[in-house]
Amino acid sequence: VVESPRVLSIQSHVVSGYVGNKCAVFPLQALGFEVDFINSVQFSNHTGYGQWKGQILADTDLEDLYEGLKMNNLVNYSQILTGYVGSESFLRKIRDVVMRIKEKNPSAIYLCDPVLGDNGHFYVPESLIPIYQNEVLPLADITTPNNFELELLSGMKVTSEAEAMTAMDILHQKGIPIVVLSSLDASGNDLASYVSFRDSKDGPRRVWKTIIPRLQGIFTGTGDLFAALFLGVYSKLGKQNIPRVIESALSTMKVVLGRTKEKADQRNIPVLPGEKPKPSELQLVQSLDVILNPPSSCAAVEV
Ligand code: PLP
Ligand code: PXL
Repeated sequence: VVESPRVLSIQSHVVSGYVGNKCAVFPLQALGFEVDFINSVQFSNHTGYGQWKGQILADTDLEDLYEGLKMNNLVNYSQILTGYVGSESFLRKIRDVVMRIKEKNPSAIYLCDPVLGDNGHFYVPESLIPIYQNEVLPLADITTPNNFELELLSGMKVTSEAEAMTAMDILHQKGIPIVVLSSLDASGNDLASYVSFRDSKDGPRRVWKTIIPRLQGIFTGTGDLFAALFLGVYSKLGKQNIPRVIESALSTMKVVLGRTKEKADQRNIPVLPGEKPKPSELQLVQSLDVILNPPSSCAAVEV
């Protein structure tokens, strides 16, 4: 019997809108993965709205759910995906769960999106940094930091391509074969992404750079969608095809963000003085076509 690949995704759930699991589950299912998802929080909406209501899952709740799965022999995962985590205890429990899954299936692929913040601003307690560095990232096969996260995790400034190369190698030295810098802040009007591959700490290294136009407007959930697409496509194409993986993920992102921006511009809601416009949510279900058939709209070039 051929089993479908099965992903365990531990991320946020929002009732309305798209972040975390709401960004990851649909594309991964569309790509043919079974997706088992644990909602680390259930909020009415993402925190970018400024106000929200909901529940937070405790580390002991995650342990319970994992125990229940294990009792029934339901923990045969081929991929693990984690993103935003808000507390030390929950991050440590994720580490335990990943370790136990990998003991069962040493070839399970773990993509860790080490969410800390963006543009110099933290979304999570700074105390998570050493836990990612020393306890969680050593288990990861793929990590997808943004510029700010790469700086914090490597312990160095990243203001140029040369610095990005050095900082990504610092993460390889923690034992992570694939480091993806989703966008280098110093890349100006274009958005430059880098994928660095080093299978063993002292083995040969290859790095590819991909440039796409930077869209005005900041949307929430982009990093979560990118991580899910990267994991899904990588799991299908493998480490021999890393340039094709990043091209595919970014080509899909480009269309989804383009459609999201177009929708946001169209809505053009009149706003009362002092009232903030409503955040625009990703046009995800409207983009099933490009999730299934990414247009070829960028090229990964080896650097
Ligand atoms: N913009 C584009 C086009 C992307 O592909 C990504 C991917 O992650 C982002 C923005 C978001 O990057 P992050 O939210 O990780 O800074
Ligand atoms: O995309 C990261 C994220 C995850 N989880 C929750 C969020 C956000 C971003 O706003 O609000 C609950």
